[in-house]
Amino acid sequence: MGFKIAVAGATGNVGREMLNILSERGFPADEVVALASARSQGTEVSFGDKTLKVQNLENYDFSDTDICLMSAGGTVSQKYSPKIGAQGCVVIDNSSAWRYDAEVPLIVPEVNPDAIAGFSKKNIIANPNCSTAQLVVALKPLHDRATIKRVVVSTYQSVSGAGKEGMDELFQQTRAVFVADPVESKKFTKRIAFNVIPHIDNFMEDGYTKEEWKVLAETKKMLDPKIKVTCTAVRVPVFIGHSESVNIEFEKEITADEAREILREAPGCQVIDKHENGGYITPYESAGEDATYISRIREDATVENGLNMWVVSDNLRKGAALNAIQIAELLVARGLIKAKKQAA
Ligand code: A2P
Ligand code: 11C
Repeated sequence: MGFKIAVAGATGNVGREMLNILSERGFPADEVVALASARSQGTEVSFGDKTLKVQNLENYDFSDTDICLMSAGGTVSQKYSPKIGAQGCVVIDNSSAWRYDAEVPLIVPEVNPDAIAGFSKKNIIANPNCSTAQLVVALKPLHDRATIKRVVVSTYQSVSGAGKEGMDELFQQTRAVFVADPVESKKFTKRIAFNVIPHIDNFMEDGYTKEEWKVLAETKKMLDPKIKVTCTAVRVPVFIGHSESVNIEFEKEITADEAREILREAPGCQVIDKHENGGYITPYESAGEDATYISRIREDATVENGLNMWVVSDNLRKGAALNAIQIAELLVARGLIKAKKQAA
């Protein structure tokens, strides 16, 4: 007997990708249900070669559901995840609502799978921010080899990170520029078409944005609290795929060749690093793929034991839906969850 899985936020960018990936990877589910707000009730979403009718999260009974993959934003998760967890259904939440709670594990399976053991306190497991997920996949094998002291990250984040409204805004503004219509900004604070915006999520008192803070808080929680991290997060007019310029300072010596070899063997990583025109990955090529791509690995001669690299991944997949499903697979592989229908 397989599991019963709910996808909450099934009409959104990440929710749709969760349904695709559950189907693609043949997750052992007997039943999959699609949930969203009352606005979407009765509409249909694709699940493999089937369609699912969307049901309302608000009055859904989770008592016979095993796992809820939640991607409906932080406010919705704050409200519903504890209630769902209390019904014995494990929530794997893609929002930032629970990531920094000491009783909630924050998991990237390639990085800190053993931390999953603590999930049963709240029955909630957090999925990291998309920009952190791809970063830690690339940092972990290098940290194991040469101990990272400090990381400086500049992100180039696609509009799909801001949900389907973000994608619509880039499309509409681009069209408006071509037909000479007025360009309207609603989701983003400035025009995103043919522009870049150095602002993602809310501003904090120290002048950093919440997105920048998340990258450091989550890297410390999952990888090592001793690592110093600083970040500048920037929105770029790309539909799917986040890119990152990453500067790393290590305690021990490590050459670019050694880093390349380590990353070639590392889980979830793919090195594309030819020193020639086009010998690197761009976000356009990462869309629809599972890997975290690493290119432009080179030594930084301005510090002792420094490296620079370029890290790209599909933010809707490794940055969100794929990682959530890998967490579900980890629960199953470690025997941490039993199908309720089988148990009854
Ligand atoms: P809906 O389409 O019914 O609004 P995205 O991040 O791509 O914008 O998607 C957000 C997802 O979260 C959508 O599936 C959206 O459903 C869902 N959602 C938003 N608010 C609620 C809510 N109050 N209850 C349930 N789902 C919600
Ligand atoms: C973005 N990284 O690109 C954000 C989206 O904390 O899960 C994901 C926000 C989060 O806008």
